[in-house]
Amino acid sequence: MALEAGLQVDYLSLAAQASARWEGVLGVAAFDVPPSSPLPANDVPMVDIRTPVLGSTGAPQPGAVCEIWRTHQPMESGQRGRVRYRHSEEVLFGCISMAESEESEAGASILHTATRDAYSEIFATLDELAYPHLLRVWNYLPQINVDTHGMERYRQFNSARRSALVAAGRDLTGNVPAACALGSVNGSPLVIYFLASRQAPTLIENPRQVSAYEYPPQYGPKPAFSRASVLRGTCGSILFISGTASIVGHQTVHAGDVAAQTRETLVNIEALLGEANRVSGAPRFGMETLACKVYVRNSADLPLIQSQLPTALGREAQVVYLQADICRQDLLVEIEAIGRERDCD
Ligand code: 3EB
Repeated sequence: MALEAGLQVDYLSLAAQASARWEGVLGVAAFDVPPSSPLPANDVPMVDIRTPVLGSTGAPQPGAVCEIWRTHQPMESGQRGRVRYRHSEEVLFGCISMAESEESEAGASILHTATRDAYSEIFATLDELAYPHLLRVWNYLPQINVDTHGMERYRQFNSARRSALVAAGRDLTGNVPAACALGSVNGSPLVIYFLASRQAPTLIENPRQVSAYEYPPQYGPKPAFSRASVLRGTCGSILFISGTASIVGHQTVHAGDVAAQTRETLVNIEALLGEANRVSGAPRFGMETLACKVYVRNSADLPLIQSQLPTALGREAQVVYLQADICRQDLLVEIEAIGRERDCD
């Protein structure tokens, strides 16, 4: 994938990454990589996420996939508390894993405490290193749809994310990062990884959807994320599209119909590309150059979902399919994407 904003992403199978160079790597999100695999023998932060990989454009078979972030700029690594990070002059990749068993607090749920503490450590790290702008946050937590303490765990997570934002003096609406929140295999830690920048991104909302931070109360504590963010860099721009699903207005549409949900999700992604191009004043982003992660609730739905994508995405698009629970029970598929600016090499 071409460099944009000095940042490049690739999805590689474990075998491909084993022979690839570690030079220029800012950070790695490893999906379903077995614990015994050879890890980077240097200080590149690598975060393990337990979501089964169902396939990818590079490797149609199930197997581990690494999401590799690269830049040509000089980099430095470090750790602050439980946050591991690596940064260039422009951007910072960071990650944190919290075993819920490490946390305990009378009254509040363990997930609430873990989430609040994780975000507090992230914000303290960003403040200290002077990368104040969160561009994109990926959140993974087990049993995301399970109720404990009288509340679904995704809602506990939302409540805790809001508490941490307030405690850090950050906004709950408007100026919030692009994000996604997915389930992971039982027994996994809470895992959060993120990209942050020195320069403020442009935040994008979807004209077809109510902003998530303005959802009506029936969905619980309001989720603090933007639908997309754009970072302008030294060589073009990069677009981060949040987890996107079959939601119009604030309602799930096509409950029970995974093919229709996939098509509606793609229409939402097209609307976000249109909005990003409109706001940034040029047709920078298109469907044909997206890098996507597709989250599939029921792995038996994979063929139906896969059959919808090629017509919408081009041959150049990179796609990884992961099995994960999605934050509303009636959603069967969710797609996130990274847009690379056209004509920038
Ligand atoms: C939605 O549109 C689906 O809580 O960070 C998508 C992206 C979703 C991010 C989050 C949740 C989040 O509401 C769910």
